[in-house]
Amino acid sequence: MPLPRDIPHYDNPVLPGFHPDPSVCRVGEDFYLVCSSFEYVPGVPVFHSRDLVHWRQIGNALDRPEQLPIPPDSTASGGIFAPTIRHHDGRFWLITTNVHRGNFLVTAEDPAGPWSDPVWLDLPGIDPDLAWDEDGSCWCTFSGTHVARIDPATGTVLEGPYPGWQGSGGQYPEAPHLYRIDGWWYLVIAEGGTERGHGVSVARARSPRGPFEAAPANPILTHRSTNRPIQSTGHADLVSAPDGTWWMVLLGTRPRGHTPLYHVLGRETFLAPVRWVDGWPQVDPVQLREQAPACWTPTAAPPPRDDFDATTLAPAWISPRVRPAGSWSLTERPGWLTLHATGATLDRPGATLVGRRQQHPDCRITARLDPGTGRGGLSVRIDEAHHYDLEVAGGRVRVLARIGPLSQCVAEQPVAAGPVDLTVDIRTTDVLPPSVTSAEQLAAGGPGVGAAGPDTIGFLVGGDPASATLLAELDGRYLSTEVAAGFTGRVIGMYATEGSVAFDWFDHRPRPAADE
Ligand code: 6LW
Repeated sequence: MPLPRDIPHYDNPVLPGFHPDPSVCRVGEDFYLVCSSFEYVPGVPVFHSRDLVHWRQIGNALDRPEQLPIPPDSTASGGIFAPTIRHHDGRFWLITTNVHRGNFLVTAEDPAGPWSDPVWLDLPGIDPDLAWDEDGSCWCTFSGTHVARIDPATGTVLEGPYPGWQGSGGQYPEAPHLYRIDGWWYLVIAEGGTERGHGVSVARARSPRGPFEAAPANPILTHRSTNRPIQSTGHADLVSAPDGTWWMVLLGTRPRGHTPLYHVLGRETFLAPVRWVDGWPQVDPVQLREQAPACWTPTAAPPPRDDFDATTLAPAWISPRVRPAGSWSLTERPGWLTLHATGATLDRPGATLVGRRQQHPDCRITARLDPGTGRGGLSVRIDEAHHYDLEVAGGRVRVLARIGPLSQCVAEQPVAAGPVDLTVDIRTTDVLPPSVTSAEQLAAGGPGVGAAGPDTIGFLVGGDPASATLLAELDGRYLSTEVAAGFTGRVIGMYATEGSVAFDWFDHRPRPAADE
């Protein structure tokens, strides 16, 4: 049932775009949330909110290479898996997995940073969690699901691991979070796999050592086998608000198109109200629109344009695997982001790319770049084998498509020397079939294949859609998780693959409704 209009509401997802595996904690009236970052650096974005709905990124927990050793040629979706954030004894604690090395924790007085160097744990698995007993004992729960007592200062295992709870029979019991509430230890886990079978299940025990008893009706949340617009709901973390209400942050997806449906923004962060019934948490299916929390504190969304007038990059800018100090500068040409090529192709790790997550299903990304004598542009990417690029070099602008082993120049035309505005225009309406690259081609004759993709990605020269030249439009399915595989989502980046390329500004905003 839609909410009556006069009731304050919020829209899900509360953190759109590739923000999976959310974990949340509260300190007084402030909430802090972290997500997985995989092969991207800096790692583990940290967000602040007063109402669980409006989130502002305040930093990245892993912003120094020594905290985040990732092999330079590691495969996509490696790196950092699901983190847990907690506040205990006046400090923030963040525990997570670097799949190339193991589980570790970092701490900070200020969640905006700096965070400490890693303390490595001698515990296997993924998705580690931290919880403290009344007597100060620290318990680490990890996928499987197992529970061990550790010394968080050294990472030493002091007791266990105990078997914990293996879930209600679903695939991959994982993402455990352990909470001490009203004399019970509640263990919330994900099971069913992170795809369409995903769900949230709960068990409880009188001691972290177990034995755990399952909730009477597990999973307490799943959207499996439904046609809900939000799918794959799972990997939840619970938090109470100052008014005593309880909430769940969790991941979900918004697949679109024809069967089997494609999701392109990765796994996103959703918020759902939780109620306690007979000592167990309960949650209804997650809606795109929900009634607002009482602590409702609307804050302005971050500005859609980065003018690169600061001397440091805003925390939302990420790069695959490495971002060497010499590969970018905000001071060489003040007011511009200058990128220096470190690799000659986006088809392999090592190229200079600074990007951000695509956050709106319908959106327009515009940037002004000066290619100088270099080669660079805008890339819409999932990984090295799945990306579309709008590239300027040698007086020409090209649209390049890399899909698996196939690499093709789809369109090209001359462009005047000097700064040029480029636009990537992504729409979920009037989607084109996969075999055409323009509406004209479609009108010229039936392609035999229907429009079944999640969206259409248009590439234009010029920043004003009214006067810009459309070069090509491509089916978005090839930049979806269902095609590319993996745990991430689309990232839109500025890049240089030859010489130096400078960017005056980058603008990312929802597509105006009038254009749809
Ligand atoms: C994460 C696991 C999962 O470690 O996906 O959805 C894995 N859940 O818990 C990577 O995000």
